[in-house]
This record gives sequence, C-alpha cells and structure tokens, in this order.
Amino acid sequence: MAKKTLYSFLILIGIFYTSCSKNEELVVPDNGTSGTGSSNNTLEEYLKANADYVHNINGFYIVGSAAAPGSPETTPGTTAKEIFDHSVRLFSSFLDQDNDGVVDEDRKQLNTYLANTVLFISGPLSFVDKISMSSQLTSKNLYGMSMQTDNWPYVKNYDGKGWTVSTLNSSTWRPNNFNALWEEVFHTITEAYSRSDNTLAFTPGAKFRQLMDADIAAGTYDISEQNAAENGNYDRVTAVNEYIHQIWAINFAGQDAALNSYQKEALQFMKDNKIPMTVNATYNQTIGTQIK
Ligand SMILES: [Ca+2]
Repeated sequence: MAKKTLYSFLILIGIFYTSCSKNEELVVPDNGTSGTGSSNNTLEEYLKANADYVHNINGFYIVGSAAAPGSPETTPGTTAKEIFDHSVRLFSSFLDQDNDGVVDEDRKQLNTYLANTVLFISGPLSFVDKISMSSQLTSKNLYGMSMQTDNWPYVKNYDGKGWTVSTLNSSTWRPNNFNALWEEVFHTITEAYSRSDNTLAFTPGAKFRQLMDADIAAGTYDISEQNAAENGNYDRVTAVNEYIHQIWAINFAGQDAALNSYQKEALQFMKDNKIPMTVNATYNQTIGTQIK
C-alpha cells in the first residue's frame, strides 16, 4: 500500500498538533445524551453538511463519502456505503469485545480517548483532506484518521486469518489478500491511545518505541526499505503504529510463534494496557447512533 500521502499528512498535522496547547479545546464526549457540549453540536452540524454518512459513538465520529471506491485492488462492486458501514461495525466490535451490543466497561476509556483525539474518515483522499483540514477538526485538536478508498484495497470477506508468516522482519510486510480497512481502524484506536496515554505513545522513550528501536538495532526488523520507498519520509512515530499493527495482526491470526522477543514483549504490553486484541469479523450489531 502506498501510504506516503497519508503519512506525509500525518507529520504535517503532528507539527500543528504539538504546537497547540493540548488542553486548550478538547471535545467533551456527550455520552449519547443531548444538550451537552455546544462545540460537539457544531462539529456534528459541520459533518452532516459535508459528509454523506455520519455515525456517532459517544462523541467519536465516523464519517464517509458516497463516492465509489477507486482502488483497483478493491473487490469489484464494493460500494462506499458498505465500507462506511463496515468501519462502524469494526469500531463497534473493538469496543464490544464480549459481543453483547454495549461498550465494555473496560473499553469506555478507549471510547473517550477516541472522542477526544480522532475522527475516522472513509472516502477518496480529496474528501479525507477536506474533512481533516477543516477548522472544525483542527481547532479541537481532532486528528483525521482515514481509509483512502481511492488508494487502498478493500477486500471483501477478509477475516484476518487463514495465512501463515514465518518471521516479522520488515515494516513492508502485510498478510495476503489484505483488507486495509481493518488496519486503518486498528491504527485509529492505537493513535487515540498514543495521544491520550504517555505510556502508549510512539515517541522516543515510550515502551513501544523502545521495543521497535531495539528490534531495528538488533538487525531483526527493518524500516529502511519503506523509508527509501517513501523518499525518507517514513518516520519512526508512524513506524511504531505500523509495527504494533503487524504484531496485533499476527497474533490475531494465531501466528504469534513467529514473533521475536521484542515483538512478543510489545504484544504483552498491548494486552496489559487493554488494547482490544480481537475483532469479530461477523459482528452484526451497531454501537452508537447513526446521524446521517
Ligand atoms: Ca460489551
């Protein structure tokens, strides 16, 4: 997957983000009740006016464009609405690990982190950029995470399993017949953690970063190939998010024996910090409220 554009953008917004006071204007999640948080109501009005689909999970917004998915690797016949609906189900499943249709008690904090720091956008890059760069998001320090439907593959019926891997030694590795939506939803969750909890940050000194740096220093993991492919723009903060997604995906597929000692430690750290380790590929409930 060509991630250059998104991650160049990530760096740009990252600079903006760190230059603002973090506590200046955070969105207060309204937990599904009405009449609270005028800034959230303004955001919702903006999203309703500018996106084709809008969903709200206790103050965390998921939006989509109706433009037909343009990636040549996407399963033919896939509609934008299918991708949007699937994004809502994936987030719902991550927040409802016990499948009872309600956000799990120990995922409520994750829901709040998502509401306070990020917004998920599916659609062509032009749509993603328009929403991400709007003052409605930037003034609230909300970072737009995305599924770029014109650039990345949406593979129907991908269930995260049924493949093998012998070793994880490169940031370029992905499972076969991979559905990028799974990865981007997971990245959104870990991005929200990294922006909310310093122990789960991707910056130097934080645990995930220490482990990836040590893995690279030991010569057992490589990001230089991807960095060269992206003209030196593949930074280590982004790399950590991809590293832990790869480890998560390998564990989810029952292939964790392929992980080395650094990667196994990162896996355990995810578990210890309540990062949701499973997703239900056939989850059929919806958490939150469909707005549009
Ligand atoms: Ca639940």
